[in-house]
Amino acid sequence: MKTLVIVDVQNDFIPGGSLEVPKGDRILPVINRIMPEFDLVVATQDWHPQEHMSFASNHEGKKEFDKIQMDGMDQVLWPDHCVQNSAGAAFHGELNMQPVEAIFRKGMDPGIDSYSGFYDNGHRKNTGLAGYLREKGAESLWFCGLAADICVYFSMKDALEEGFEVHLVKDATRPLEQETFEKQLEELRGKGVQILEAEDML
Ligand code: VGL
Ligand code: ZN
Repeated sequence: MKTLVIVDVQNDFIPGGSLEVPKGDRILPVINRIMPEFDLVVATQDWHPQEHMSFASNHEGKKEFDKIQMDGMDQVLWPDHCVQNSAGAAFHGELNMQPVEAIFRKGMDPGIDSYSGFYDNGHRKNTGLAGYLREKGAESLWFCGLAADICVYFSMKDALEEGFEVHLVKDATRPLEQETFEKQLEELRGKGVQILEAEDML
């Protein structure tokens, strides 16, 4: 069963949003175009309370994109983004949500960040995504969405650890930092991730 996992295609990550990914809007038609190729489509949604500790605004004297230690883990301090119920947290209006069967929210615990759609960054809490996919009989996952080098990357790493076959639709994702992403692509290829373009599957 071919399953598409759409990661965080939310207004705040699209150009004009508070944590915009360069050219993030380019992926919208690509994702819409490949959707019919899948038996199952799910999405993740970054969903933070305003007091989330990953926001620079919640740390006096800190600036956006500063790096700190939080609970023994490296943490980038982000601009406020994907605040629960805000327009920025909504899925982009151009994304076809009709085939999306389930949405997995993450980042609700104010004390810990959550990049992957499967677990928080400390691997403490499970979103239930892996269990849901197994229950559905999904074994092969195709990833797309934003940001390639943050939430898509960490979701794919967890998917591999959970034993799924992992693919990345490269033109259906964009990174915050291209250089970081290039290195991650090498690492992921080495771990058996298949990297392809949308046209390869149409
Ligand atoms: C993301 C930074 C903070 C993402 C989410 O979706 O890639 N990045 N929260
Ligand atoms: Zn976030």
